[in-house]
Amino acid sequence: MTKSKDSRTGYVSLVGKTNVGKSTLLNQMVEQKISITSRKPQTTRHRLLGIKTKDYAQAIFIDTPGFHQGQKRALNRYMNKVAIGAMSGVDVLLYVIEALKFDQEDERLLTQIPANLEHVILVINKVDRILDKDRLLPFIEKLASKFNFSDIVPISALKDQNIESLESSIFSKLPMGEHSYPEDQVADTTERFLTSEVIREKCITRLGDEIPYRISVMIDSFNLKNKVTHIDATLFVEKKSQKGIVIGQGGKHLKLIGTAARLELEEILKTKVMLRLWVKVKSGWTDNEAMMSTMGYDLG
Ligand SMILES: Nc1nc2c(ncn2[C@@H]2O[C@H](COP(=O)(O)OP(=O)(O)OP(=O)(O)O)[C@@H](O)[C@H]2O)c(=O)[nH]1
Ligand SMILES: [Mg+2]
Repeated sequence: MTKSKDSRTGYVSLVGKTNVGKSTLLNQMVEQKISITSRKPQTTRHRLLGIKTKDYAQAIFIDTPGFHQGQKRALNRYMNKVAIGAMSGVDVLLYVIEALKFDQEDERLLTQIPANLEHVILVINKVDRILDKDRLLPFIEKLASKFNFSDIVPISALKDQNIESLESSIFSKLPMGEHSYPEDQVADTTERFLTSEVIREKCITRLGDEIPYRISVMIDSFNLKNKVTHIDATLFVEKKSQKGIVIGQGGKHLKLIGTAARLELEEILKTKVMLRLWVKVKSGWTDNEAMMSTMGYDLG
């Protein structure tokens, strides 16, 4: 149990450009897959929490959609709004970038960090990709001159490198306070939500480059009966042609997506899974706030 006089609790948000590895880092820190990841940009769409309790301290991590410019649909506006919103009112902000890559979009995002935040840690991810480590120091020095970071920590979220020093840095900055969650709780989302995300992840990894940005997954039913979880889910796309691609010839793509999702869900849910997928067209949903709202996007 936590001794209240020693306990620390705080919100720690992960903010950065799309694809820098925020969700991979969150999963690594809470030692569980609670946020989906992919090599394609714009994977995370919702704000979600990951909780880590260690000794007397509890960090409540907030994963956010990656910030991205140039796309003007309601879905993109929504994702950027969630990303910017997670910069305020937190105790520690992890500003995540990719090693040796710092472009105008990173720069623009840096200027949006509220001036009143006490702790902003620069997390330089993907250092495993750097062959010539001597290039890292000048890169760090350049960034240190741009902003008054509380700390700068190079890591590899994927290869689990230097994560412990990042954690120590974060935990040392948490304010005193009672814990908000039980110490064994790792996420605040439901199995139903995670299920829809796992299905979406399999769509992202198994379909071409454009379709993933036009897909949304809704769980129609989710029931545990005789040790089998029966799940019906609908994949919404924007056009009939996209529906054809998602289904594939003779149902080939949908079958691959369904099998990959089922195998992962059986591990997560620790039951057998019966998964049925449907594909429907919801014309123009990515640019229609009313439709997005009925599809589970919290537009506030
Ligand atoms: N080599 C290497 N790849 C990484 C590392 N961390 C993440 N990746 C890869 O980078 C890609 C993007 O990772 P995500 O965790 O989905 O990135 P994200 O910042 O959450 O992306 P959005 O949700 O789109 O904002 C995936 O293919 C990851 O496997 C790392 O430390 N090293
Ligand atoms: Mg993500």
